[in-house]
Amino acid sequence: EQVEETYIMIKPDGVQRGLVGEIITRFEKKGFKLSGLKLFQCPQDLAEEHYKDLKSKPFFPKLIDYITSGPVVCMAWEGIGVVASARKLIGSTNPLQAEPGTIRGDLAVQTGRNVVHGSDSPENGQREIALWFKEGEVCEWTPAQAPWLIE
Ligand code: YYY
Ligand code: MG
Repeated sequence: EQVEETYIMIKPDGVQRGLVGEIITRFEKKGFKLSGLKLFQCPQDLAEEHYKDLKSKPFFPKLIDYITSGPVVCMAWEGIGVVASARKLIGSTNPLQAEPGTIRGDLAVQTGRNVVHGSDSPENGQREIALWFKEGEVCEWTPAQAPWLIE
């Protein structure tokens, strides 16, 4: 498996409910590398660009209102197979169908308040990181634990 990057975002409900530390901890403990992190009030046009593939859906206006309703935590995470693995840690889109042990399964009840976003492909990971972070906001570094995680 390959080293990839994914865009993970704690949505406004996750921030308002005080779940920022809990959510970050799950990715940290798994062994992925944090390469970008900021608290950010998302403007309307950025939310629309991020979710452009869903523009025709009936829930699109509500989704944009939700994402722009308060600050979000933007993160870039790197690691072997991180895109699919992060989606597993996050769980199904509908939190009532998400497995216990997943972020949505443990911490949320409704699709429209599902606390976290994760990119669905390595290509979208790259696209979304470029969309949400400016030049210089993503760091290249080597965690001290790297040799204890990867052979
Ligand atoms: O990738 P994921 O977040 O699990 O789901 P998507 O199908 O990409 O939808 C993005 C976002 O849209 C979802 O997290 C909540 C919202 N949404 C909704 O409000 N109602 C739906 N029926 C489907 C998705
Ligand atoms: Mg998605």
